[in-house]
Amino acid sequence: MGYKVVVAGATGNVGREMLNILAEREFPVDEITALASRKSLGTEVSFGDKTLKCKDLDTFDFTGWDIALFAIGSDATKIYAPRAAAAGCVVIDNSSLYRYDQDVPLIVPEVNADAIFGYTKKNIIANPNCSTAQMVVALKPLHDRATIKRVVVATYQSVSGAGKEGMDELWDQTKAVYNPVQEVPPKKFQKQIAFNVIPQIDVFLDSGETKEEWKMVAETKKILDPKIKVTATCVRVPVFVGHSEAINIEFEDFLDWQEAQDILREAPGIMLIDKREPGGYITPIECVGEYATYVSRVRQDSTIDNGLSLWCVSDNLRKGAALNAVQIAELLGQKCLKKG
Ligand code: 2RA
Repeated sequence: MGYKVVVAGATGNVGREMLNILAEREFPVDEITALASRKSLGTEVSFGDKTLKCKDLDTFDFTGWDIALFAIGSDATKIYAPRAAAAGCVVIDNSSLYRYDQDVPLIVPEVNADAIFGYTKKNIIANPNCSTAQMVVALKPLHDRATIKRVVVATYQSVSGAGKEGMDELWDQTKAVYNPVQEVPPKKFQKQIAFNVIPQIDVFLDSGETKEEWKMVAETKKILDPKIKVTATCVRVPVFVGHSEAINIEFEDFLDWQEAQDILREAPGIMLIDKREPGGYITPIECVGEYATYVSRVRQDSTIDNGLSLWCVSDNLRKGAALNAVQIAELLGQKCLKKG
């Protein structure tokens, strides 16, 4: 016996990946429904070898459905998540709306699986921001061994993190550079993204940080350890899929780079590709469609007592969003709902 599963926002980048991954991982589904806003009503989406026609999220009755994966953005989530939760359906939400709510667990299964039991307070579980998810998967096993004090991270985030419009903008601007008949001014991004990099993701806060940078700080604390200090610089780069991160870590205890490699090689969710030779590392284009969080370039930082630097890459639509949400659904099934 399986679950009755809803995917809300099924026509977006993340919603489509949620359906793909549910099918790929053979999540025990008895019945599945794809929901979308009224303008996408009837749009067909794939679920394995089946095709689903999107139904209207606004009029959908969640009664009798077990799990809803939401990929619809905070404004719509504010309306529909409480509606689904009140109907007894557990919501796994990819927006930022509930991530910082004390009564909602924020879960990366490789890191804080036991926090899942907190879902009963609101019937909602939050999925982290893409840039945080891959980073905490890499940090967790190192933290367990040598206790992380501080993290300095610079991200190189792909345009798919900004949705389909972000991908279209990179594509159209790239074409326009070669064939400048029609200018493609920035719309989704603040400046031209083609052949450029932009040190702004999300809005600016009074502190001078961007919201994306603040999220990496707040979410790392909630998921991994509130004592870890994090400072982030988040940058959009002209890559379609795959977020990369240069991470510098200061530990309480000394951790040799070779031992760190051994730890990472064995850690759940991680694939270590670290050959210390030309090309012996992973780049975002190589991680597209993959489940793993890849780690490369592990090395000592000799400018501090107990420091390491590393390079971390993952498919932001998968581990950064849809895969993590499906892993949460799997965890919920195994530990809490026990139906499948
Ligand atoms: C981005 N963090 O890459 C966002 C998506 N969740 O824009």
